Amino acid sequence: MAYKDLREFLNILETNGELHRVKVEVDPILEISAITDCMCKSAGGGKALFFEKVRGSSYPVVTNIFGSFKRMCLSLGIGHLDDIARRIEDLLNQAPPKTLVEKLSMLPKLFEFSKYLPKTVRHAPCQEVIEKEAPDLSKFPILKCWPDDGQPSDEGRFITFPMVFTKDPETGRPNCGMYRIHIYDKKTTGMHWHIHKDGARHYDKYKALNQRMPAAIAVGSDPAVIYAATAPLPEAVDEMLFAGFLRREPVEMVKCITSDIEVPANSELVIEGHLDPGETRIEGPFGDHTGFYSAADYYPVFHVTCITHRKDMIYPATIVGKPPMEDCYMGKATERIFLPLMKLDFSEIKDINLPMEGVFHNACLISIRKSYPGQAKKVIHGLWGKGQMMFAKLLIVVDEDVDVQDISYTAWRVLNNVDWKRDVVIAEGPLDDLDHSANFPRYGAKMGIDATRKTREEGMMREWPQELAMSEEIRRRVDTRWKEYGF
Ligand SMILES: Cc1cc2nc3c(=O)[nH]c(=O)nc-3n(C[C@H](O)[C@H](O)[C@H](O)COP(=O)(O)O)c2cc1C
Ligand SMILES: [Mn+2]
Repeated sequence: MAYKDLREFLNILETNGELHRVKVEVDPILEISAITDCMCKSAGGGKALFFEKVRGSSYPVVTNIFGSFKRMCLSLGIGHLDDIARRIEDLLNQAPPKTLVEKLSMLPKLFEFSKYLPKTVRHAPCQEVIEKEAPDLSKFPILKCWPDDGQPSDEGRFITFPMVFTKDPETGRPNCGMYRIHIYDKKTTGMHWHIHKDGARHYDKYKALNQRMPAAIAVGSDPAVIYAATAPLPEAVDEMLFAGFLRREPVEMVKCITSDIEVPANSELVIEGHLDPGETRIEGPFGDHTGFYSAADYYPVFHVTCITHRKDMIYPATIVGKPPMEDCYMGKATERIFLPLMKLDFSEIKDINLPMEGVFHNACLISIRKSYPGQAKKVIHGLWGKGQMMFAKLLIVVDEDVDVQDISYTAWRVLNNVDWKRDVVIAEGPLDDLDHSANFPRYGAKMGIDATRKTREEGMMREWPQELAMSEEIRRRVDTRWKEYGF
């Protein structure tokens, strides 16, 4: 059921008519990005693109593999994004077992997670070719995405779909996060993990120990593994276990050649190396998924010690920019998959919507079953304290009868229901690294709007009005007589 690797997924895309091959030679500098941007903006996200001939490299490039609802579902082997939420709900919503028989019958369910633990293998496709003597990143078709990307001293190329593997030096726990990689030269890159992310936390620990930090950048794998690198999981949850759960088969991992970091065995390309504690260099600017350039800033430096890859490597990349782009669909998958986990902490939450225009962190609409005064404000403050929801700059809470997927209806309800003094919460706290609006980087204000119906206990001194609805009898009459009216 699980895809063996990236190329098996690409075959499925092709047989589903979801992949277009570009046969003429194209330039990895801006041209692939411009073509992909047009494709992302076409109806429903267009097709995945396979660029067979890329100037200056003997390897092909593939883009936009997740960039539609259909491809996002195909990537996770499901019919609808809610299917995974249902599997998670099924695991979570089990009444505590009362009898021994019930307890025993729970075991297979609990076992469900352990059977997805990553497995270590000794031989891996990603190590078909090993370049240890003179590793050279310039052989690979790494893209420049937007005109002002990078520094004058480099070509502005960035690895945009990297899975960065690190290990906590204290606990030995592995982490995998997607943090873009700025190419400085043949064997030196930036490491753009924001200070809030797990990779940065590992780095801080190595820094405190004054030890060199091993890391590995894997590119191209089964799509469930690529997606898992972007998922906002708690630090203690191994992304590769989560990927195993998504694909219903353990991820096979192999040890790097020059360190004991493990990477997915089915990867297309693996870049091994290390970071020296305290060494930083200007990273960026980079045309980002906000639709603006994220400013250049100091980030740790990654030194390449070895490159391994498949003989006929396929290089996957994503182009981020003004929405809708490919990553919007990955964000939508996250919205659906993580809803049951949010409901664990907030049982009143019915649904959420992270509009694509808000590029993940800028806005979140939430519907709740309200049963006590101040509950919407509790949800607002609570969400700001939960993992990457801390970045949500605007939280709008509405009653359960509002379908938050219908943005126009939600806007009408919010605009009518709000007293802007009573119902707005402004708070200060951490902001996403990519936010450019606040006076300082990574710190600023966020707003919560309680647009639920207000009660006396919440200070409302008047009766809440009734929403318009035609009487059933007249609606039925109009329905049956519709043709008589001559329409
Ligand atoms: C295409 C794409 C690019 C991303 N680039 C970065 C990045 O450069 N730096 C970063 O900190 N997060 C980036 N993210 C978000 C992280 O991958 C995401 O927050 C993830 O949950 C981090 O994993 P962690 O919690 O293990 O640190 C990116 C996400 C996507 C989809
Ligand atoms: Mn993590």
